Amino acid sequence: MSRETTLPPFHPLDPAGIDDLLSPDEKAVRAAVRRLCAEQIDPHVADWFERGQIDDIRGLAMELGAMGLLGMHLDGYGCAGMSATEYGLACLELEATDSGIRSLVSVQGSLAMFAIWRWGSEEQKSEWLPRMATGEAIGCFGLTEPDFGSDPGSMRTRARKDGADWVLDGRKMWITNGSIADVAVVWAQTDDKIRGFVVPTNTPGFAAPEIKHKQSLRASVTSELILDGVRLPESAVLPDVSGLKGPLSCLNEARYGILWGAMGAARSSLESALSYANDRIQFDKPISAFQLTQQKLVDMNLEYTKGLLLALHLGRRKDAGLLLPEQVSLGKLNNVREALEICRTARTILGANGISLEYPVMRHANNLESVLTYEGTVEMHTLVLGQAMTGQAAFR
Ligand code: TGC
Ligand code: FAD
Repeated sequence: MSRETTLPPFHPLDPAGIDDLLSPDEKAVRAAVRRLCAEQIDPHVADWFERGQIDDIRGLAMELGAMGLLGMHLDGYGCAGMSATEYGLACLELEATDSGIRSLVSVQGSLAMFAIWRWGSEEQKSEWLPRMATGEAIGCFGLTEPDFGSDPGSMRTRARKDGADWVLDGRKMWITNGSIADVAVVWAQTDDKIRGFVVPTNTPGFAAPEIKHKQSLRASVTSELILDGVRLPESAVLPDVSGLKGPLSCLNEARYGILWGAMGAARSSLESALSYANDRIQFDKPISAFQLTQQKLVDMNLEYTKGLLLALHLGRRKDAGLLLPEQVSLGKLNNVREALEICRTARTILGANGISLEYPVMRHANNLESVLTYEGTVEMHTLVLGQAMTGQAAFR
């Protein structure tokens, strides 16, 4: 195709030129995270996924902390104080490596640290945030229970007053980082409203057995939390929030990171499929020369490009203080759903090789099955948007 020589070249993985919308600082953050992933994580992650175990997860957390990626969009207490857009770009690069690694960072920064940073006492912030920012202390966030996932407001975990103390009893389920956490932010029903508690995991009565046999998010620790008479001082309660608004405000932060992250898994799969299609010869031609393959590649790229633009737009709104929870739902719903579809289509282009861990595609698709469910399922985000559009709540 002839074109003006002054025009920039076409980039197959950035067909709309979205890169031009990023500042030099944003590109620098992205490049640094991409380098960390390429050097420290990519060579090992398929093996971690296969074995269901990250070697030296604490060392990895410290590496992520040294780069300022833990609580990176929070200010003070040793946090990097970067922009929401920079945080989003980092999530994208981390999830291009593996959703489990992005989960480690999301749960640490957007859930456990954010809960303490936003709703905690000065004492809680000073005690935990600096160590969590470096990765020296790991946090988890316990909201979901065995019997209550989409409907956390019905939780059974109870916190009762006993003299000056609180005593927690209950179970949490599917908790990322649970078994390796030094501190758990646990949400419990009180005689009044739901409250958040900062629970050191060495408190008697607390246990966090790991959940095994996952077929998804295998490079991530997922656990049950058992709370049997966990006695805590009054100072353990998050003082500045009560009600479901507390945990849901944290979910807004993590869902925001996910709507970027999912595009990383999509980009990695698209890149694999494009490269494979150019190399793989069938019927004497590269399979990329067949119209049906090109249709798949183009459709994948359209949805990737639209998802990335949406993420960037929502990132700019967040940086401007204008991002609504409904807009986060819109982004999480669209981008995770489309990313999963992109990975599934990429899988077909790789044929039988698509099911192998030699390529990242099936690993990403399997991971995204979890991402589609956690932080609010497709159905929950559909109903959030349905309610916003119609004024009718259809959850119950
Ligand atoms: P509803 O009556 O609508 O609201 C109760 C109170 O909460 C407020 N609220 C919000 N506040 C901040 N942000 C939001 N997004 C909020 N949504 C609602 C609301 O204003 C109200 O406040 P107030 O002061 O009037 O009391 O609550 P509902 O019980 O009808 O539930 C609504 C629903 C279904 C949307 C909510 O329960 C929900 O989002 N369910 C999905 C649960 C979920 O996403 N769980 C995620 C667990 S954590 C996780 O998955 C981590 S995975 C991490 C990883 O590895 O990356
Ligand atoms: P359910 O709520 O039982 O839903 C089952 C199905 O019913 C879904 O399709 C759902 O959309 C549908 N459904 C439910 N209600 C309605 C309705 N009103 N209308 C239409 N459809 C409906 N939780 C934490 O608290 N912390 C964590 O760190 C964490 N990490 C996780 C890590 C992994 C790997 C996974 C898989 C989950 C994690 N979760 C975590 C839990 C996650 O948030 C829940 O799985 C999720 O909220 C859904 O809850 P559930 O699995 O109980 O499904």
